[in-house]
Amino acid sequence: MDYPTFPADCRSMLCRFLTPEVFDALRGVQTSNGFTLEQAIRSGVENPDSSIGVYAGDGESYILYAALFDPIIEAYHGFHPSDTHRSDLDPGRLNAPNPDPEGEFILSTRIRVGRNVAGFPLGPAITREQRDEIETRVAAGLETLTDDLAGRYYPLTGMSPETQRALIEDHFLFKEGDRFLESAGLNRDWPSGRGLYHNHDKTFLVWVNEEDQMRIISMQPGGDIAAVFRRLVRAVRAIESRVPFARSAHLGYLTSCPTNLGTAMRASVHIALPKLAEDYERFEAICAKHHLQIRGIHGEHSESVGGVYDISNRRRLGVTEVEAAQEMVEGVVELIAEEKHLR
Ligand code: ADP
Ligand code: CIR
Repeated sequence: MDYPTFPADCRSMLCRFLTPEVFDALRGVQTSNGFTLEQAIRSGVENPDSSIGVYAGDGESYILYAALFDPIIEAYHGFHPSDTHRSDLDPGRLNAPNPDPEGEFILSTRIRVGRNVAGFPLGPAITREQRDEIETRVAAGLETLTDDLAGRYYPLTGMSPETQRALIEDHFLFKEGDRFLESAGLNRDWPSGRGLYHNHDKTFLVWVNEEDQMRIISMQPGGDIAAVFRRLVRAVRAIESRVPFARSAHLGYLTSCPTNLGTAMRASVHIALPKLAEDYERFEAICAKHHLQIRGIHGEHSESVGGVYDISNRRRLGVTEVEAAQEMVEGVVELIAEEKHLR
């Protein structure tokens, strides 16, 4: 492979940090799963509108391709290679009274973490057999959960297109055919090995073998962020006792996208801010101050509808789970105050 050409208006972290020198130093390097630099950068090469543009095939990718991954990790999370990541999943340390007790602004709250299974490659480098084995193990473990976490696993294979569409529309299921994941090799053998577990109320869900082998999700209508975090922590602990998670002392939980390392946690609200959004620069400035990311209401790379946005913590590595959720809470409190003021 030759050094890739990027369009002049390319803003991805890949085109920013893949200098010809870095490319020359890393070309020809392979991890023990046979994952190459070419595979790691394919998503950003084929999709120059990527914000990041790289994926890891295994934990070793983060070590062997550090000359590319480290500056991306630092630019995204503010985490320097000499920093150490810490975890804190103690809900008692999160200060999150409902920022919207009247239910005027926050439609729903969702907190998810990404997890992969120890001893397997990550999705971009996994074989079909390994992926299927993970599905079997994870689904079997999930189906032993009890009380409010009890539920069923629904494989994507055999799910009717109508059911699939309704689950996606209602924000419970991942979408199909994402071009960033496609180029990363994450959609190989689709839909085999993929599926969704959920409890009866759909307040606890697990996506299996999407971008990560597990996306563990706690969600519910309204703004009780503390309750959503408490359920998430209980679920994560229960799953961890059944399936061991891939983790590194330096980078925390290992995920295929470097933006998800560390806590692998995204705590979000769907929130109506129609007035504030009219002054988009001010909206962005408040979010930037609290390290929050703005997404549309159908997830990443989607648009807002009716002034409703998905607001979440941007940093996931070098902050604890409690700190990341706290950042979101504080930002949301300020966004609501500003929206009220503008009314
Ligand atoms: P991820 O959260 O896994 O990084 P996406 O941004 O693609 O991925 O979002 C996945 C799904 O979760 C989308 O359908 C999105 O609308 C939904 N979602 C995210 N936050 C919330 C929320 N606070 N309430 C309801 N649905 C949400
Ligand atoms: C991209 O580079 O745009 C996609 N591969 C998604 C990156 C993850 N985005 C994010 O900001 N967390």
